[in-house]
Amino acid sequence: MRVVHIIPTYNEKENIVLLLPELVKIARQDKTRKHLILVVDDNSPDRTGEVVKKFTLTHPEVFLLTGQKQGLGKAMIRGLTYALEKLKADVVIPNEADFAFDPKYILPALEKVDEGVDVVVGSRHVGGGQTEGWTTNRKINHWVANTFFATWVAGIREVSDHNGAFRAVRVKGVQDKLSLRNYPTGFGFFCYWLYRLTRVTEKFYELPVTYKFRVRGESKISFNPKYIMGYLRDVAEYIKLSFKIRQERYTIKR
Ligand SMILES: Nc1nc2c(ncn2[C@@H]2O[C@H](COP(=O)(O)OP(=O)(O)O)[C@@H](O)[C@H]2O)c(=O)[nH]1
Ligand SMILES: [Mg+2]
Repeated sequence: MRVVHIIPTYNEKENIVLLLPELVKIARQDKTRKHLILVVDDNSPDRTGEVVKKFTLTHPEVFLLTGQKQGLGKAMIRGLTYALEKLKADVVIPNEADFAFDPKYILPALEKVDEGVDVVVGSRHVGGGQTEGWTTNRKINHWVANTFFATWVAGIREVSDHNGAFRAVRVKGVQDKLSLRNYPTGFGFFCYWLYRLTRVTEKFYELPVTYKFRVRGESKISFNPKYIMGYLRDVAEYIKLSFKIRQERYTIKR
Protein backbone atom coordinates (compact mmCIF):
# COMPACT_ATOMS: atom_id res chain seq x y z
CA MET A 1 0.00 0.00 0.00
CA ARG A 2 1.38 3.42 -0.98
CA VAL A 3 0.46 6.20 1.43
CA VAL A 4 1.04 9.79 0.36
CA HIS A 5 1.05 12.45 3.08
CA ILE A 6 0.09 15.83 1.62
CA ILE A 7 1.30 18.83 3.63
CA PRO A 8 0.35 22.29 2.33
CA THR A 9 2.68 24.96 3.70
CA TYR A 10 2.79 28.72 3.76
CA ASN A 11 5.43 30.24 6.06
CA GLU A 12 5.95 27.06 8.04
CA LYS A 13 9.75 26.89 8.15
CA GLU A 14 9.95 26.37 11.92
CA ASN A 15 7.30 23.65 11.88
CA ILE A 16 8.26 21.73 8.76
CA VAL A 17 11.84 21.16 9.94
CA LEU A 18 10.37 19.34 12.95
CA LEU A 19 7.51 17.57 11.19
CA LEU A 20 9.45 16.05 8.27
CA PRO A 21 11.82 13.99 10.47
CA GLU A 22 8.83 12.67 12.43
CA LEU A 23 7.03 11.62 9.26
CA VAL A 24 10.16 10.03 7.83
CA LYS A 25 10.58 8.08 11.08
CA ILE A 26 7.04 6.71 10.81
CA ALA A 27 7.64 5.93 7.13
CA ARG A 28 10.77 3.94 7.89
CA GLN A 29 9.31 2.11 10.88
CA ASP A 30 6.19 0.96 9.04
CA LYS A 31 7.35 -2.16 7.22
CA THR A 32 3.90 -3.00 5.84
CA ARG A 33 3.34 0.17 3.79
CA LYS A 34 5.32 2.57 1.64
CA HIS A 35 4.98 6.18 2.79
CA LEU A 36 5.77 9.21 0.63
CA ILE A 37 5.61 12.77 1.92
CA LEU A 38 4.56 15.56 -0.40
CA VAL A 39 4.96 19.18 0.71
CA VAL A 40 2.99 21.72 -1.34
CA ASP A 41 4.56 25.10 -0.70
CA ASP A 42 3.36 28.36 -2.23
CA ASN A 43 6.71 30.12 -2.57
CA SER A 44 6.60 31.04 1.12
CA PRO A 45 8.48 34.28 1.82
CA ASP A 46 10.09 32.64 4.88
CA ARG A 47 11.77 30.15 2.49
CA THR A 48 9.97 27.04 3.69
CA GLY A 49 10.45 25.70 0.15
CA GLU A 50 14.23 25.97 0.31
CA VAL A 51 14.38 24.16 3.63
CA VAL A 52 12.20 21.36 2.26
CA LYS A 53 14.19 21.19 -0.99
CA LYS A 54 17.36 20.60 1.03
CA PHE A 55 15.61 17.87 2.99
CA THR A 56 14.52 16.09 -0.22
CA LEU A 57 18.19 15.72 -1.26
CA THR A 58 18.87 13.31 1.59
CA HIS A 59 15.39 11.80 2.00
CA PRO A 60 14.09 10.10 -1.14
CA GLU A 61 10.60 9.65 0.33
CA VAL A 62 10.06 13.43 0.54
CA PHE A 63 8.78 15.46 -2.45
CA LEU A 64 8.23 19.18 -2.91
CA LEU A 65 5.79 21.01 -5.18
CA THR A 66 6.09 24.77 -5.41
CA GLY A 67 3.78 27.33 -6.97
CA GLN A 68 2.11 30.70 -6.65
CA LYS A 69 -0.08 31.33 -3.62
CA GLN A 70 -3.68 30.83 -4.74
CA GLY A 71 -5.22 29.54 -1.52
CA LEU A 72 -5.24 26.38 0.57
CA GLY A 73 -7.82 24.61 -1.62
CA LYS A 74 -5.78 25.18 -4.75
CA ALA A 75 -2.65 23.90 -3.02
CA MET A 76 -4.53 20.76 -1.91
CA ILE A 77 -5.76 20.11 -5.45
CA ARG A 78 -2.19 20.40 -6.77
CA GLY A 79 -1.04 18.00 -4.09
CA LEU A 80 -3.86 15.51 -4.69
CA THR A 81 -3.31 15.55 -8.44
CA TYR A 82 0.40 14.84 -8.02
CA ALA A 83 -0.21 12.18 -5.35
CA LEU A 84 -2.67 10.32 -7.57
CA GLU A 85 -1.09 10.75 -10.98
CA LYS A 86 2.63 10.77 -10.26
CA LEU A 87 3.06 9.08 -6.89
CA LYS A 88 0.31 6.49 -7.50
CA ALA A 89 -1.15 6.79 -4.01
CA ASP A 90 -3.44 4.07 -2.62
CA VAL A 91 -4.27 6.26 0.38
CA VAL A 92 -3.81 10.01 0.81
CA ILE A 93 -3.35 11.68 4.19
CA PRO A 94 -3.56 15.46 4.16
CA ASN A 95 -2.23 17.15 7.25
CA GLU A 96 -1.26 20.56 8.59
CA ALA A 97 2.40 21.48 8.97
CA ASP A 98 1.92 22.99 12.44
CA PHE A 99 1.40 19.83 14.53
CA ALA A 100 -2.32 20.58 14.82
CA PHE A 101 -2.66 16.78 14.64
CA ASP A 102 -0.02 14.66 16.33
CA PRO A 103 1.64 12.23 13.88
CA LYS A 104 0.77 9.46 16.36
CA TYR A 105 -2.69 9.34 14.72
CA ILE A 106 -1.34 8.26 11.33
CA LEU A 107 -0.98 4.53 11.94
CA PRO A 108 -4.33 4.14 13.77
CA ALA A 109 -6.01 5.93 10.83
CA LEU A 110 -4.34 3.56 8.36
CA GLU A 111 -5.40 0.54 10.41
CA LYS A 112 -9.00 1.65 9.96
CA VAL A 113 -8.44 1.81 6.19
CA ASP A 114 -7.03 -1.74 6.36
CA GLU A 115 -10.24 -2.78 8.13
CA GLY A 116 -12.32 -1.51 5.21
CA VAL A 117 -13.09 2.12 6.04
CA ASP A 118 -12.87 4.40 2.98
CA VAL A 119 -12.56 7.79 4.69
CA VAL A 120 -11.11 8.23 8.18
CA VAL A 121 -11.69 11.73 9.53
CA GLY A 122 -9.76 13.12 12.51
CA SER A 123 -12.53 14.39 14.77
CA ARG A 124 -12.83 16.74 17.71
CA HIS A 125 -16.48 15.82 18.18
CA VAL A 126 -16.52 12.12 19.03
CA GLY A 127 -15.73 10.60 22.43
CA GLY A 128 -12.12 11.36 23.31
CA GLY A 129 -11.73 14.05 20.64
CA GLN A 130 -11.04 17.61 21.76
CA THR A 131 -9.33 20.90 21.03
CA GLU A 132 -6.29 22.15 22.93
CA GLY A 133 -5.07 25.72 23.20
CA TRP A 134 -7.96 27.23 21.22
CA THR A 135 -9.09 30.77 22.02
CA THR A 136 -12.80 31.42 22.65
CA ASN A 137 -12.92 33.40 19.44
CA ARG A 138 -11.56 30.50 17.46
CA LYS A 139 -14.00 28.08 19.13
CA ILE A 140 -16.95 30.30 18.17
CA ASN A 141 -15.58 30.54 14.66
CA HIS A 142 -15.41 26.78 14.46
CA TRP A 143 -18.93 26.30 15.83
CA VAL A 144 -20.36 28.65 13.22
CA ALA A 145 -18.45 26.96 10.39
CA ASN A 146 -18.91 23.38 11.53
CA THR A 147 -22.29 23.21 13.23
CA PHE A 148 -24.23 26.09 11.74
CA PHE A 149 -23.01 26.03 8.14
CA ALA A 150 -21.65 22.51 7.47
CA THR A 151 -24.21 20.54 9.54
CA TRP A 152 -27.36 22.66 9.57
CA VAL A 153 -27.14 24.54 6.30
CA ALA A 154 -25.19 22.10 4.10
CA GLY A 155 -26.65 19.05 5.84
CA ILE A 156 -23.49 16.96 5.99
CA ARG A 157 -24.26 14.51 8.79
CA GLU A 158 -22.10 11.53 7.85
CA VAL A 159 -19.42 12.89 10.20
CA SER A 160 -19.45 15.61 12.83
CA ASP A 161 -16.12 17.32 12.12
CA HIS A 162 -15.99 18.80 8.64
CA ASN A 163 -13.08 21.18 8.58
CA GLY A 164 -10.03 19.43 9.95
CA ALA A 165 -7.29 18.62 7.47
CA PHE A 166 -6.32 15.26 8.94
CA ARG A 167 -7.95 12.41 7.06
CA ALA A 168 -7.02 9.12 5.44
CA VAL A 169 -8.79 8.63 2.12
CA ARG A 170 -8.75 5.46 0.03
CA VAL A 171 -8.03 6.10 -3.63
CA LYS A 172 -9.29 2.96 -5.42
CA GLY A 173 -13.05 3.05 -5.86
CA VAL A 174 -13.37 6.22 -3.76
CA GLN A 175 -11.12 9.22 -4.49
CA ASP A 176 -10.50 8.02 -8.05
CA LYS A 177 -14.26 8.30 -8.73
CA LEU A 178 -14.14 12.03 -8.04
CA SER A 179 -13.10 14.72 -10.46
CA LEU A 180 -10.60 17.24 -9.11
CA ARG A 181 -12.31 20.17 -10.80
CA ASN A 182 -14.49 22.88 -9.28
CA TYR A 183 -13.32 22.83 -5.69
CA PRO A 184 -13.19 25.86 -3.40
CA THR A 185 -9.93 27.78 -3.47
CA GLY A 186 -9.72 28.41 0.30
CA PHE A 187 -10.11 26.41 3.52
CA GLY A 188 -13.65 25.47 2.43
CA PHE A 189 -11.89 22.83 0.37
CA PHE A 190 -11.93 20.38 3.28
CA CYS A 191 -15.67 20.65 3.88
CA TYR A 192 -16.54 20.44 0.19
CA TRP A 193 -14.20 17.50 -0.38
CA LEU A 194 -15.93 15.66 2.46
CA TYR A 195 -19.28 16.31 0.83
CA ARG A 196 -17.98 15.00 -2.50
CA LEU A 197 -16.73 11.87 -0.72
CA THR A 198 -20.22 11.29 0.75
CA ARG A 199 -21.44 10.94 -2.82
CA VAL A 200 -19.15 7.95 -3.50
CA THR A 201 -19.01 6.08 -0.18
CA GLU A 202 -20.80 5.56 3.11
CA LYS A 203 -17.80 4.03 4.84
CA PHE A 204 -16.67 6.85 7.10
CA TYR A 205 -14.99 6.58 10.48
CA GLU A 206 -14.33 9.41 12.91
CA LEU A 207 -11.06 8.94 14.74
CA PRO A 208 -11.04 10.92 18.01
CA VAL A 209 -8.13 13.36 17.96
CA THR A 210 -6.86 16.30 19.94
CA TYR A 211 -6.72 19.29 17.59
CA LYS A 212 -4.01 21.55 18.98
CA PHE A 213 -3.55 25.20 18.28
CA ARG A 214 -0.13 25.88 16.82
CA VAL A 215 2.75 26.87 19.11
CA ARG A 216 5.09 28.02 16.31
CA GLY A 217 4.43 30.19 13.26
CA GLU A 218 1.33 32.15 12.32
CA SER A 219 -2.22 30.95 11.65
CA LYS A 220 -3.54 31.91 8.21
CA ILE A 221 -7.08 31.93 9.60
CA SER A 222 -6.49 35.23 11.27
CA PHE A 223 -7.00 38.99 11.31
CA ASN A 224 -3.23 39.43 10.93
CA PRO A 225 -2.93 42.10 8.17
CA LYS A 226 -0.74 39.67 6.17
CA TYR A 227 -3.53 37.12 5.93
CA ILE A 228 -6.80 39.01 6.49
CA MET A 229 -7.78 39.44 2.84
CA GLY A 230 -7.37 35.73 2.15
CA TYR A 231 -9.23 34.92 5.36
CA LEU A 232 -12.24 37.09 4.51
CA ARG A 233 -12.35 35.74 0.96
CA ASP A 234 -12.28 32.18 2.31
CA VAL A 235 -15.09 32.93 4.78
CA ALA A 236 -17.32 34.35 2.03
CA GLU A 237 -16.55 31.34 -0.16
CA TYR A 238 -17.35 28.94 2.72
CA ILE A 239 -20.77 30.50 3.34
CA LYS A 240 -21.72 30.34 -0.35
CA LEU A 241 -20.45 26.80 -0.48
CA SER A 242 -22.72 25.58 2.32
CA PHE A 243 -25.78 26.77 0.40
CA LYS A 244 -24.45 25.20 -2.79
CA ILE A 245 -24.01 21.85 -1.03
CA ARG A 246 -27.50 22.06 0.46
CA GLN A 247 -28.98 22.72 -2.95
CA GLU A 248 -26.99 19.90 -4.59
CA ARG A 249 -27.92 17.39 -1.88
CA TYR A 250 -31.61 18.16 -2.33
CA THR A 251 -31.55 17.96 -6.09
CA ILE A 252 -29.33 14.87 -6.38
CA LYS A 253 -30.57 12.69 -3.53
CA ARG A 254 -34.30 13.10 -4.08
N1 LIG B 1 0.39 25.92 0.17
C1 LIG B 1 -0.44 26.62 0.98
N2 LIG B 1 -0.58 26.24 2.26
C2 LIG B 1 -1.42 26.97 3.06
C3 LIG B 1 -2.13 28.10 2.58
N3 LIG B 1 -2.87 28.60 3.63
C4 LIG B 1 -2.63 27.79 4.69
N4 LIG B 1 -1.74 26.81 4.34
C5 LIG B 1 -1.24 25.70 5.18
O1 LIG B 1 -2.37 24.92 5.54
C6 LIG B 1 -2.24 24.45 6.89
C7 LIG B 1 -3.43 24.98 7.70
O2 LIG B 1 -3.32 26.40 7.86
P1 LIG B 1 -3.20 27.05 9.30
O3 LIG B 1 -2.68 28.41 9.19
O4 LIG B 1 -2.41 26.10 10.17
O5 LIG B 1 -4.67 27.11 9.73
P2 LIG B 1 -5.20 26.95 11.22
O6 LIG B 1 -4.33 26.03 11.93
O7 LIG B 1 -6.57 26.41 11.06
O8 LIG B 1 -5.18 28.33 11.79
C8 LIG B 1 -0.87 24.91 7.37
O9 LIG B 1 0.07 23.90 7.14
C9 LIG B 1 -0.60 26.14 6.48
O10 LIG B 1 0.76 26.43 6.31
C10 LIG B 1 -1.94 28.48 1.21
O11 LIG B 1 -2.51 29.45 0.71
N5 LIG B 1 -1.09 27.71 0.47
MG1 LIG C 1 -3.05 24.89 11.82
